Order: sequence, then structure tokens, then C-alpha cells
Amino acid sequence: MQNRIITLDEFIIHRQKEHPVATGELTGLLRDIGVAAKIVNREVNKAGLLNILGAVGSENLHGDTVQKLDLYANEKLIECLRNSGECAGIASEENEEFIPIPSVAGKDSKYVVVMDPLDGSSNIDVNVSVGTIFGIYRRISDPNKVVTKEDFLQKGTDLVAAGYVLYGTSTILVYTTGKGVNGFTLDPTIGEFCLSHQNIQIPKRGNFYSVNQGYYLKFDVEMRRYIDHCSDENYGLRYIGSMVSDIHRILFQGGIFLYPNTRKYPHGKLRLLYECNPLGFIVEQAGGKAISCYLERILEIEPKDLHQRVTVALGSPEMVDEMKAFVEKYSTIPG
Ligand code: AHM
Repeated sequence: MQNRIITLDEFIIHRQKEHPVATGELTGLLRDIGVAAKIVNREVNKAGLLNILGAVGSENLHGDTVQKLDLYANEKLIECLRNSGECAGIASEENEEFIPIPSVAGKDSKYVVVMDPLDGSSNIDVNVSVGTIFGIYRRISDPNKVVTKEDFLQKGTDLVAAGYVLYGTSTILVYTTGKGVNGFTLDPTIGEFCLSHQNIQIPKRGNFYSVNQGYYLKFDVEMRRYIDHCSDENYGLRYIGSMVSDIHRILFQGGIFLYPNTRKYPHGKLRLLYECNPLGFIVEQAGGKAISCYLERILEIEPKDLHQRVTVALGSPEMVDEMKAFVEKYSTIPG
């Protein structure tokens, strides 16, 4: 642990200096996301006082009930990114279509952002941790023109940066630019994210598995066998129902997170672009693994649709390998 405080801003500027050709745009974008996270954090913390808990009543395009705070987080993040000047477009889990952003002060940005503004929304109105997830891609379309869908439909291996903010007992921002994973805890007394977890390394194995075991009977046989194995091995079951929180624990204590296909969600529930790719990138950067329940590496899946769902198993490398062995042994799907 360093003996002087290093803020998120200092850290990302320092990292930029390590790349002599860097223009500072990514640095600016990460800093703007940090600012947006502080604003969302403020609202999450006082949600109970402001009557923005509970559902608006409408359903989002996936059929989930939209919570007021989801809308707020979505709006705030979009607003910050729109004013940033470093972002050419946004694809958000809360919006059916991507949002092109006009250039600010005549400057054409080369980055686009994918995000889940407030993941784990069913936990909001009972004061349980929720999180923001983001990923940053370099746009592939002509930078002088409006962004296209292809700018967002890039594989996870093309991510330039990814991160999450966990609004928990303390608020922590964890991000990677492909050179390790670092965590910054918000010090509310100075209003700054301060480096608290340097070069995070996921344990090779852990004592926990994280899955919605209530759906056990709806999982395929190989997944049921693997879950039985976890139970036989006396792994503890930990499932918050907020992917950011579940992954955060696994990042530090080791373990495996699973969201397989069910009858309700034949392709899995979680979104490739907004949830699985950014968190998969972070987990891999910390030394872990992220695969689908059909054993494809998450980051190599070719996205076809902005809101594409995917099955997922991610976490400690040895546990993901173990799950893979169960799929290979028991799967009835040829191949
Ligand atoms: P959300 O986009 O409505 O917030 O749903 C995503 C969340 C994840 O954070 C979590 O892992 C999962 O949904 C929980 O789903 P389930 O309640 O089906 O177990």
C-alpha cells in the first residue's frame, strides 16, 4: 500500500504519460466517467430520501421493470459523456438504439462507450448494492461522420478500457486499460476516488460459487452436475443478484459466477455488450477466465445485436476450467 494518497485523476494522467503518443482523449473520457460515477453515487446514497426508489412503472425493452434510479443514472451518464467532448456515441442497456453524440467544439472523438448505467436494479429499493458497468471502444467508422452500429458491435477483445463502479458499503471504481486492474475507493470527505487496490489479482480458486440456484431445475444437465459438484466440495453459495457485487467479491476472494441458459432465458439473461464483455475483460486482466456455458471465450464472441444476451461463467481460472470439464463430460449438445 502506498503511503500517500493517489487520486483517480492523478493515476490516469500518470498512466497516460507512460504512452508518449497518447493524446489524452482516453484519459479525459475516464475522468469524465469518474465524475459521472460520483454524481450517480450521490443520488444512490440519498435515494431513500428523494423518493426516487421504486419502479417508475414502465418496463424497459427487455421486459424488466424500470426503476427511477436507473433512469437517473442513465441520464446523468449520458449528460456527462455528451458534454465530455471525448465520446462520439453511447450504447446503453436502457436505450433501444445507440445515441450518437455531436462533436463538442468541433472536435471529433474517436471513442464510443457501452454501459449498463445501474446494474442489479431489482436491488435498488431494498438498499442492496448496485453498480455501473462501462466499456470503451475505439470507433471504427469515419471519425468525421456520425457513429454507426458497427462501432458498438465490436468484440470484447477490441475493448480499450472497461470498468465498474460498485455502490456498496463504500463506493469503489475498478478499471482496466488492458494493463492490469486497479481499484479506487471514494473518500467522501474529499470527494475523490483514491487508489486503494493496486494490480488486483484474482485467486486461482475460491470457496464460493455464485448462481441463482432457484433456477437449478431449469438448467441443463451439465450445469446441474457442476452445481452439485460445488455443493459436494462444500463451496459456499453467495448470490447477491447484482452482477457487479458478485464479481467484485470473486475478484478479491476467488470463486465462480454463473448465469446459464434457462427456459425463460434460452440464451442466458445477461447482456454481452453491457455486462459480460466489460466484466470479462476485467476478470481476464486480473488473471481469471470468462467463457460462455457453451465454452466460447466471452471476449471473442462476435456481437450481432446491441442487446444480445449470452450465458456466462467467469471467475477464478481453475474453477472455470473445472466447470468447462463438466460441460465437456456431460453436455448433450454435440460438438
Ligand atoms: P438488471 O439489468 O435488471 O439489473 O439485471 C441484471 C442483473 C445482474 O446484475 C444479476 O446478476 C442478474 O440480473 C440477476 O438475475 P436473476 O434475478 O435472474 O438471478
